[in-house]
Amino acid sequence: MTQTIALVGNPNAGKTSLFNILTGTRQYVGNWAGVTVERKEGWVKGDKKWKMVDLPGIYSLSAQTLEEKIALSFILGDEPDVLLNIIDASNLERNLYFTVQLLETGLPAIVSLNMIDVAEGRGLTIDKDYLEKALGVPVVPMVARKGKGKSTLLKRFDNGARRASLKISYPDNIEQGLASLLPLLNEAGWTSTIDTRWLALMWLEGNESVSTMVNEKTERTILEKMNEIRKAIPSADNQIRQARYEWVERILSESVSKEREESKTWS
Ligand code: GDP
Ligand code: K
Ligand code: MG
Repeated sequence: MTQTIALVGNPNAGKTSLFNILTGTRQYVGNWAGVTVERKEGWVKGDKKWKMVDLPGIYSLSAQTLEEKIALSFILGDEPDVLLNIIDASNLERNLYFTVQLLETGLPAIVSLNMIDVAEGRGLTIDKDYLEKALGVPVVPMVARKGKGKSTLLKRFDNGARRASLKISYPDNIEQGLASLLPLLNEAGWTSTIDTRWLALMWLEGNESVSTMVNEKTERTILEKMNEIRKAIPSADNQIRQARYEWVERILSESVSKEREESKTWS
């Protein structure tokens, strides 16, 4: 059976390089429906088991730009079998914020830790095992431009992708909001591979794409209760963002060092 892999990451993280080394010439270029943003698809290894879709390069799922809306609606609407999140190892802080948002969806994921050569050139040592444990998904060090790490990544496609174990504890008022929203979303009939907690978080943040979708599919009486909960938590989006950044900071302080000791990155 065909499995869909969505390739996601920040602009310049190396998505095109990775897409090309995995699909070779077995790729098709078109546009996303109704817009002139390029859409690329290809078969990994040519055996029609893994179909890879290259999503637009973005920094978050905030749904504020066209590219973010496209990526988010693909993730929500198509529920890809695997999220392949490529991150720039030399620019981890910014990249990992997005990773957290992606992993919170609960979709099976793999992280490609790209640009290891650049990171090492700057004297950065990344503790891959720590990162893997903290995120709860496989992390594969790579130099996509040179194809380094490709065979390890391919092995992970077959047996590695999993739902992340990562669970951020948000401030009490946010957690209380989530606890009230979850039963309402269940009552509204939300059943999806995507984690309902993630949907509730996006709702509290006021995410436009998620709000539109929820507004369309939820009964009015339930929706009113959900709106009440959102209104009662001012600047939920800032609180959520800050909690994610703090989580990322803590993970980075434990997993990245600048000393030139023996590299653990490839272990
Ligand atoms: P995209 O914007 O995510 O599609 O990124 P690209 O694949 O276009 O890569 C951006 C730039 O980084 C290009 O010049 C690539 O050749 C380069 N690049 C990609 N992967 C690596 C890598 O692992 N190491 C280094 N040094 N450069 C890379
Ligand atoms: K670059
Ligand atoms: Mg590209």
